[in-house]
Amino acid sequence: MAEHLSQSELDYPFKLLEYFNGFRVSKVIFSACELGVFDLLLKSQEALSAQHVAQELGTSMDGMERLLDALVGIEILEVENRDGTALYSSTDVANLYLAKGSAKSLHDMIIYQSQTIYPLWNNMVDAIREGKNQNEKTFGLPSEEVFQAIYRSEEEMLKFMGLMNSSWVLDGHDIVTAFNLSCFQRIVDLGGCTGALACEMAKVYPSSSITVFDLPDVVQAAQKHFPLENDAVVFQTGDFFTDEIPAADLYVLARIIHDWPVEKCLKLLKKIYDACKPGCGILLVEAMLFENRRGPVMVQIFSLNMLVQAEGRERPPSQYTHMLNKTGFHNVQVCRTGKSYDAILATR
Ligand code: SAM
Ligand code: ASE
Repeated sequence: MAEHLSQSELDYPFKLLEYFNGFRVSKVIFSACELGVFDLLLKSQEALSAQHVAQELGTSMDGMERLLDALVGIEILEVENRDGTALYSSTDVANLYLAKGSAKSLHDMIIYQSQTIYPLWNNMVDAIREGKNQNEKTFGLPSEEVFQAIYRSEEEMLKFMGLMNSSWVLDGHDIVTAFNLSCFQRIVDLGGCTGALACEMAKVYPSSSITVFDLPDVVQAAQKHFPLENDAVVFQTGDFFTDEIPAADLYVLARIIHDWPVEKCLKLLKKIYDACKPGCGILLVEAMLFENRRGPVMVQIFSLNMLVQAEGRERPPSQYTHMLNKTGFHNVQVCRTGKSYDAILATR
Protein backbone atom coordinates (compact mmCIF):
# COMPACT_ATOMS: atom_id res chain seq x y z
CA MET A 1 0.00 0.00 0.00
CA ALA A 2 3.01 2.28 -0.54
CA GLU A 3 0.97 4.52 -2.81
CA HIS A 4 -1.22 5.45 0.17
CA LEU A 5 1.54 6.32 2.60
CA SER A 6 1.10 10.08 2.26
CA GLN A 7 -2.66 10.07 2.80
CA SER A 8 -3.88 10.09 6.37
CA GLU A 9 -5.86 7.09 7.56
CA LEU A 10 -8.38 9.66 8.80
CA ASP A 11 -8.98 11.00 5.28
CA TYR A 12 -9.54 7.50 3.96
CA PRO A 13 -8.98 4.34 6.06
CA PHE A 14 -6.94 2.24 3.59
CA LYS A 15 -5.31 0.03 6.21
CA LEU A 16 -8.59 -0.58 7.98
CA LEU A 17 -10.33 -1.64 4.78
CA GLU A 18 -7.46 -3.94 3.90
CA TYR A 19 -7.69 -5.60 7.32
CA PHE A 20 -11.46 -6.07 6.89
CA ASN A 21 -10.73 -7.94 3.69
CA GLY A 22 -8.17 -10.23 5.30
CA PHE A 23 -10.52 -13.16 5.83
CA ARG A 24 -11.61 -13.07 2.20
CA VAL A 25 -8.01 -13.09 0.99
CA SER A 26 -7.38 -16.15 3.18
CA LYS A 27 -10.43 -17.90 1.75
CA VAL A 28 -9.34 -17.18 -1.85
CA ILE A 29 -6.09 -19.10 -1.24
CA PHE A 30 -7.76 -21.81 0.87
CA SER A 31 -10.48 -22.41 -1.74
CA ALA A 32 -8.00 -22.68 -4.59
CA CYS A 33 -6.02 -25.13 -2.48
CA GLU A 34 -9.08 -27.26 -1.65
CA LEU A 35 -10.16 -27.30 -5.31
CA GLY A 36 -6.71 -28.44 -6.44
CA VAL A 37 -5.87 -25.38 -8.56
CA PHE A 38 -2.20 -25.30 -7.54
CA ASP A 39 -1.74 -29.04 -8.07
CA LEU A 40 -3.22 -28.83 -11.56
CA LEU A 41 -1.06 -25.84 -12.57
CA LEU A 42 2.08 -27.55 -11.27
CA LYS A 43 1.27 -30.79 -13.06
CA SER A 44 0.35 -29.19 -16.39
CA GLN A 45 3.73 -27.43 -16.84
CA GLU A 46 2.06 -24.87 -19.15
CA ALA A 47 -0.24 -21.93 -18.64
CA LEU A 48 -3.96 -22.86 -18.69
CA SER A 49 -7.16 -20.98 -19.52
CA ALA A 50 -9.92 -20.56 -16.92
CA GLN A 51 -12.11 -22.82 -19.03
CA HIS A 52 -9.48 -25.57 -19.03
CA VAL A 53 -8.98 -25.32 -15.26
CA ALA A 54 -12.76 -25.29 -14.64
CA GLN A 55 -13.24 -28.36 -16.81
CA GLU A 56 -10.39 -30.32 -15.20
CA LEU A 57 -11.55 -29.52 -11.66
CA GLY A 58 -15.29 -29.84 -12.31
CA THR A 59 -16.24 -26.27 -11.38
CA SER A 60 -18.25 -23.51 -13.02
CA MET A 61 -16.32 -21.51 -15.60
CA ASP A 62 -17.55 -18.20 -14.17
CA GLY A 63 -16.58 -19.02 -10.60
CA MET A 64 -13.16 -20.33 -11.58
CA GLU A 65 -12.39 -17.28 -13.70
CA ARG A 66 -13.14 -14.96 -10.78
CA LEU A 67 -11.05 -17.09 -8.44
CA LEU A 68 -8.08 -17.18 -10.82
CA ASP A 69 -8.28 -13.41 -11.38
CA ALA A 70 -8.31 -12.79 -7.62
CA LEU A 71 -5.28 -15.08 -7.24
CA VAL A 72 -3.47 -13.01 -9.88
CA GLY A 73 -4.55 -9.87 -8.00
CA ILE A 74 -2.88 -11.07 -4.79
CA GLU A 75 0.20 -12.19 -6.77
CA ILE A 76 -0.15 -15.92 -6.11
CA LEU A 77 -0.67 -16.69 -9.80
CA GLU A 78 0.59 -15.06 -13.01
CA VAL A 79 -1.35 -14.39 -16.17
CA GLU A 80 -0.44 -13.82 -19.82
CA ASN A 81 -2.68 -13.01 -22.74
CA ARG A 82 -2.51 -15.16 -25.87
CA ASP A 83 -4.89 -14.36 -28.77
CA GLY A 84 -7.34 -12.72 -26.40
CA THR A 85 -7.38 -15.65 -23.96
CA ALA A 86 -6.03 -15.26 -20.42
CA LEU A 87 -3.63 -18.10 -19.56
CA TYR A 88 -2.86 -18.69 -15.88
CA SER A 89 0.27 -20.21 -14.36
CA SER A 90 1.68 -20.62 -10.85
CA THR A 91 4.37 -18.48 -9.30
CA ASP A 92 7.42 -20.27 -7.84
CA VAL A 93 6.05 -19.62 -4.35
CA ALA A 94 2.73 -21.31 -5.21
CA ASN A 95 4.52 -24.32 -6.70
CA LEU A 96 6.79 -24.67 -3.67
CA TYR A 97 4.31 -24.08 -0.82
CA LEU A 98 0.75 -24.43 -2.10
CA ALA A 99 0.86 -27.52 -4.31
CA LYS A 100 0.10 -30.72 -2.45
CA GLY A 101 3.02 -32.93 -3.44
CA SER A 102 5.94 -30.51 -3.11
CA ALA A 103 8.59 -31.16 -0.45
CA LYS A 104 7.77 -27.89 1.34
CA SER A 105 4.01 -28.11 0.93
CA LEU A 106 1.82 -26.21 3.40
CA HIS A 107 -1.29 -27.89 1.99
CA ASP A 108 -2.20 -29.66 5.26
CA MET A 109 -1.78 -26.41 7.22
CA ILE A 110 -4.18 -24.68 4.83
CA ILE A 111 -6.79 -27.45 5.04
CA TYR A 112 -6.88 -27.25 8.84
CA GLN A 113 -7.05 -23.44 8.87
CA SER A 114 -9.84 -23.46 6.31
CA GLN A 115 -11.97 -26.30 7.67
CA THR A 116 -11.44 -26.18 11.43
CA ILE A 117 -9.90 -22.86 12.52
CA TYR A 118 -12.11 -20.73 10.29
CA PRO A 119 -15.41 -22.02 11.79
CA LEU A 120 -13.96 -21.72 15.31
CA TRP A 121 -13.06 -18.08 14.73
CA ASN A 122 -16.68 -17.48 13.80
CA ASN A 123 -17.32 -17.75 17.55
CA MET A 124 -14.52 -15.38 18.63
CA VAL A 125 -16.98 -12.92 20.21
CA ASP A 126 -18.28 -15.65 22.53
CA ALA A 127 -14.76 -16.87 23.27
CA ILE A 128 -13.80 -13.39 24.46
CA ARG A 129 -17.02 -12.87 26.45
CA GLU A 130 -16.72 -16.25 28.16
CA GLY A 131 -12.92 -16.47 28.28
CA LYS A 132 -13.01 -20.05 27.08
CA ASN A 133 -12.73 -22.21 24.00
CA GLN A 134 -15.58 -22.68 21.57
CA ASN A 135 -15.15 -26.35 20.65
CA GLU A 136 -18.50 -27.33 22.10
CA LYS A 137 -20.49 -24.58 20.39
CA THR A 138 -18.69 -24.83 17.05
CA PHE A 139 -18.72 -28.57 16.64
CA GLY A 140 -21.69 -29.51 18.82
CA LEU A 141 -19.88 -31.98 21.00
CA PRO A 142 -20.01 -31.93 24.78
CA SER A 143 -16.41 -32.26 25.96
CA GLU A 144 -14.34 -30.68 28.71
CA GLU A 145 -11.11 -32.09 27.30
CA VAL A 146 -9.32 -30.00 24.67
CA PHE A 147 -7.80 -32.96 22.87
CA GLN A 148 -11.08 -34.90 22.98
CA ALA A 149 -12.49 -32.01 20.93
CA ILE A 150 -9.50 -31.60 18.61
CA TYR A 151 -9.53 -35.38 18.03
CA ARG A 152 -13.34 -35.67 17.81
CA SER A 153 -13.13 -37.99 14.79
CA GLU A 154 -10.42 -39.94 13.00
CA GLU A 155 -10.66 -37.47 10.11
CA GLU A 156 -10.15 -34.48 12.45
CA MET A 157 -7.24 -36.20 14.17
CA LEU A 158 -5.50 -36.71 10.82
CA LYS A 159 -6.14 -33.11 9.80
CA PHE A 160 -4.71 -31.77 13.06
CA MET A 161 -1.70 -34.06 12.75
CA GLY A 162 -1.23 -32.76 9.19
CA LEU A 163 -1.17 -29.19 10.54
CA MET A 164 1.36 -30.08 13.22
CA ASN A 165 3.49 -32.01 10.77
CA SER A 166 3.66 -29.21 8.20
CA SER A 167 4.99 -26.47 10.54
CA TRP A 168 8.37 -28.13 10.90
CA VAL A 169 8.93 -28.01 7.15
CA LEU A 170 9.56 -24.30 7.69
CA ASP A 171 10.93 -23.99 11.22
CA GLY A 172 12.31 -27.44 12.08
CA HIS A 173 15.96 -26.89 11.21
CA ASP A 174 16.22 -23.53 13.00
CA ILE A 175 14.64 -25.04 16.11
CA VAL A 176 16.89 -28.10 16.38
CA THR A 177 20.01 -25.96 15.79
CA ALA A 178 18.95 -23.09 18.11
CA PHE A 179 21.16 -24.73 20.77
CA ASN A 180 23.89 -27.35 20.55
CA LEU A 181 22.05 -30.44 21.83
CA SER A 182 24.76 -32.97 20.93
CA CYS A 183 25.54 -33.61 24.63
CA PHE A 184 22.11 -35.19 25.15
CA GLN A 185 22.14 -38.95 24.42
CA ARG A 186 18.51 -39.90 24.97
CA ILE A 187 15.96 -37.37 23.72
CA VAL A 188 12.21 -37.71 24.36
CA ASP A 189 9.77 -35.47 22.46
CA LEU A 190 6.73 -35.30 24.75
CA GLY A 191 3.54 -34.82 22.71
CA GLY A 192 5.71 -35.27 19.63
CA CYS A 193 2.73 -36.08 17.39
CA THR A 194 3.79 -37.31 13.91
CA GLY A 195 7.50 -37.16 14.78
CA ALA A 196 8.26 -34.39 12.28
CA LEU A 197 10.40 -32.35 14.69
CA ALA A 198 12.01 -35.53 16.08
CA CYS A 199 13.05 -36.40 12.53
CA GLU A 200 14.75 -33.01 12.13
CA MET A 201 16.58 -33.73 15.40
CA ALA A 202 17.66 -37.17 14.20
CA LYS A 203 19.24 -35.58 11.10
CA VAL A 204 21.27 -33.04 13.09
CA TYR A 205 22.12 -35.35 16.05
CA PRO A 206 22.62 -38.79 14.46
CA SER A 207 24.27 -40.25 17.57
CA SER A 208 21.32 -39.47 19.89
CA SER A 209 18.36 -41.82 20.33
CA ILE A 210 15.03 -40.08 19.84
CA THR A 211 11.65 -41.18 21.22
CA VAL A 212 8.32 -39.60 20.36
CA PHE A 213 5.85 -39.89 23.25
CA ASP A 214 2.15 -39.29 22.54
CA LEU A 215 -1.37 -40.64 23.19
CA PRO A 216 -2.01 -44.20 21.88
CA ASP A 217 -4.47 -43.17 19.13
CA VAL A 218 -2.09 -40.47 17.91
CA VAL A 219 0.89 -42.81 17.76
CA GLN A 220 -1.19 -45.38 15.90
CA ALA A 221 -2.34 -42.77 13.36
CA ALA A 222 1.21 -41.41 13.02
CA GLN A 223 2.63 -44.81 12.18
CA LYS A 224 -0.16 -45.55 9.72
CA HIS A 225 -0.48 -42.20 7.93
CA PHE A 226 2.81 -40.32 8.47
CA PRO A 227 5.59 -42.88 7.98
CA LEU A 228 8.99 -41.47 8.96
CA GLU A 229 11.98 -41.55 6.65
CA ASN A 230 14.31 -41.92 9.64
CA ASP A 231 14.15 -45.16 11.65
CA ALA A 232 16.32 -43.64 14.40
CA VAL A 233 13.03 -42.23 15.76
CA VAL A 234 10.89 -44.59 17.84
CA PHE A 235 7.42 -44.14 19.36
CA GLN A 236 6.14 -44.73 22.88
CA THR A 237 2.51 -44.35 23.96
CA GLY A 238 1.12 -42.78 27.11
CA ASP A 239 -0.53 -39.78 28.78
CA PHE A 240 2.02 -37.24 30.02
CA PHE A 241 -0.32 -36.02 32.77
CA THR A 242 -1.19 -39.41 34.26
CA ASP A 243 1.35 -42.03 33.09
CA GLU A 244 5.02 -42.43 33.84
CA ILE A 245 7.18 -40.61 31.31
CA PRO A 246 10.21 -42.35 29.79
CA ALA A 247 13.72 -41.66 31.12
CA ALA A 248 15.76 -39.18 29.07
CA ASP A 249 18.66 -36.71 29.08
CA LEU A 250 16.61 -34.12 27.19
CA TYR A 251 12.85 -33.57 27.16
CA VAL A 252 11.42 -31.62 24.22
CA LEU A 253 8.02 -29.92 24.59
CA ALA A 254 7.04 -28.29 21.31
CA ARG A 255 3.76 -26.36 21.39
CA ILE A 256 2.73 -28.19 24.56
CA ILE A 257 2.98 -25.49 27.25
CA HIS A 258 0.90 -23.01 25.20
CA ASP A 259 -2.03 -25.47 25.18
CA TRP A 260 -2.53 -25.34 28.96
CA PRO A 261 -3.23 -22.99 31.87
CA VAL A 262 -0.32 -22.32 34.20
CA GLU A 263 -1.34 -24.90 36.88
CA LYS A 264 -1.33 -27.75 34.37
CA CYS A 265 1.99 -26.51 32.92
CA LEU A 266 3.59 -26.51 36.37
CA LYS A 267 2.24 -30.01 37.05
CA LEU A 268 3.76 -31.31 33.83
CA LEU A 269 7.08 -29.46 34.31
CA LYS A 270 7.35 -30.80 37.89
CA LYS A 271 6.81 -34.31 36.61
CA ILE A 272 9.58 -33.84 34.05
CA TYR A 273 11.86 -32.33 36.71
CA ASP A 274 11.35 -35.39 38.91
CA ALA A 275 12.23 -37.68 36.00
CA CYS A 276 15.44 -35.67 35.36
CA LYS A 277 18.91 -36.26 36.75
CA PRO A 278 21.18 -33.23 37.37
CA GLY A 279 22.52 -32.02 34.01
CA CYS A 280 19.45 -33.20 32.13
CA GLY A 281 17.76 -30.66 29.88
CA ILE A 282 14.36 -29.42 28.86
CA LEU A 283 13.72 -27.69 25.52
CA LEU A 284 10.53 -25.66 25.12
CA VAL A 285 9.51 -24.73 21.58
CA GLU A 286 6.89 -21.99 21.30
CA ALA A 287 6.02 -18.81 19.42
CA MET A 288 7.04 -16.24 22.01
CA LEU A 289 5.52 -12.81 22.56
CA PHE A 290 7.81 -9.84 23.07
CA GLU A 291 8.40 -9.16 26.76
CA ASN A 292 5.98 -6.19 26.69
CA ARG A 293 3.40 -8.24 24.72
CA ARG A 294 3.39 -5.63 21.86
CA GLY A 295 4.14 -8.21 19.20
CA PRO A 296 4.86 -10.07 17.05
CA VAL A 297 1.35 -9.59 15.61
CA MET A 298 1.33 -13.21 14.44
CA VAL A 299 1.90 -14.42 18.01
CA GLN A 300 -0.78 -12.09 19.41
CA ILE A 301 -3.16 -13.69 16.91
CA PHE A 302 -1.96 -17.22 17.78
CA SER A 303 -2.80 -16.41 21.39
CA LEU A 304 -6.40 -15.66 20.39
CA ASN A 305 -6.37 -19.00 18.58
CA MET A 306 -5.36 -20.73 21.81
CA LEU A 307 -8.32 -19.01 23.50
CA VAL A 308 -10.82 -20.18 20.91
CA GLN A 309 -9.46 -23.73 20.59
CA ALA A 310 -7.50 -24.73 23.70
CA GLU A 311 -6.95 -23.85 27.39
CA GLY A 312 -3.68 -22.00 27.04
CA ARG A 313 -2.13 -18.83 25.66
CA GLU A 314 1.03 -17.52 24.04
CA ARG A 315 3.49 -16.08 26.54
CA PRO A 316 6.59 -13.84 26.68
CA PRO A 317 9.96 -15.45 27.61
CA SER A 318 9.82 -14.31 31.25
CA GLN A 319 6.68 -16.39 31.89
CA TYR A 320 8.38 -19.55 30.61
CA THR A 321 11.50 -18.71 32.61
CA HIS A 322 9.38 -18.14 35.71
CA MET A 323 7.58 -21.50 35.34
CA LEU A 324 10.89 -23.31 34.74
CA ASN A 325 12.60 -21.66 37.73
CA LYS A 326 9.59 -22.30 39.95
CA THR A 327 9.81 -25.99 39.01
CA GLY A 328 13.51 -26.09 39.88
CA PHE A 329 15.18 -25.85 36.48
CA HIS A 330 18.00 -23.33 36.00
CA ASN A 331 20.41 -21.99 33.32
CA VAL A 332 17.40 -20.86 31.30
CA GLN A 333 18.51 -19.69 27.84
CA VAL A 334 16.16 -18.09 25.32
CA CYS A 335 16.78 -18.22 21.55
CA ARG A 336 14.61 -16.18 19.18
CA THR A 337 14.91 -17.64 15.70
CA GLY A 338 13.24 -14.75 13.84
CA LYS A 339 10.79 -17.25 12.34
CA SER A 340 7.44 -18.38 13.78
CA TYR A 341 8.78 -20.58 16.58
CA ASP A 342 11.46 -19.93 19.21
CA ALA A 343 13.32 -22.15 21.68
CA ILE A 344 14.11 -22.15 25.40
CA LEU A 345 16.66 -24.50 26.95
CA ALA A 346 17.03 -25.12 30.69
CA THR A 347 18.75 -27.76 32.82
CA ARG A 348 18.13 -29.46 36.10
N1 SAM B 1 4.84 -31.33 19.54
C1 SAM B 1 4.09 -31.39 18.30
C2 SAM B 1 4.41 -30.21 17.43
O1 SAM B 1 4.78 -29.14 17.94
O2 SAM B 1 4.26 -30.34 16.22
C3 SAM B 1 2.60 -31.45 18.54
C4 SAM B 1 2.00 -30.34 19.35
S1 SAM B 1 0.24 -30.50 19.55
C5 SAM B 1 -0.23 -28.85 19.81
C6 SAM B 1 0.08 -31.21 21.15
C7 SAM B 1 0.44 -32.66 21.19
O3 SAM B 1 0.33 -33.16 22.52
C8 SAM B 1 -0.46 -33.53 20.34
O4 SAM B 1 0.32 -34.38 19.54
C9 SAM B 1 -1.27 -34.30 21.35
O5 SAM B 1 -1.69 -35.57 20.87
C10 SAM B 1 -0.31 -34.40 22.50
N2 SAM B 1 -0.97 -34.59 23.79
C11 SAM B 1 -2.03 -33.91 24.28
N3 SAM B 1 -2.35 -34.34 25.50
C12 SAM B 1 -1.46 -35.34 25.79
C13 SAM B 1 -1.28 -36.18 26.92
N4 SAM B 1 -2.08 -36.07 27.99
N5 SAM B 1 -0.27 -37.08 26.88
C14 SAM B 1 0.54 -37.18 25.80
N6 SAM B 1 0.41 -36.40 24.71
C15 SAM B 1 -0.57 -35.49 24.71
C1 ASE C 1 -1.93 -26.06 19.25
C2 ASE C 1 -1.44 -25.42 18.13
C3 ASE C 1 -2.35 -25.02 17.16
C4 ASE C 1 -3.28 -26.31 19.45
C5 ASE C 1 -4.19 -25.94 18.48
C6 ASE C 1 -3.71 -25.29 17.35
C7 ASE C 1 -2.20 -24.36 15.92
C8 ASE C 1 -3.47 -24.22 15.40
N1 ASE C 1 -4.37 -24.80 16.24
O1 ASE C 1 -1.06 -26.43 20.22
C9 ASE C 1 -0.96 -23.92 15.24
C10 ASE C 1 -0.57 -22.50 15.34
N2 ASE C 1 -1.64 -21.53 15.32
C11 ASE C 1 -2.38 -21.19 14.23
C12 ASE C 1 -3.37 -20.09 14.42
O2 ASE C 1 -2.23 -21.70 13.18
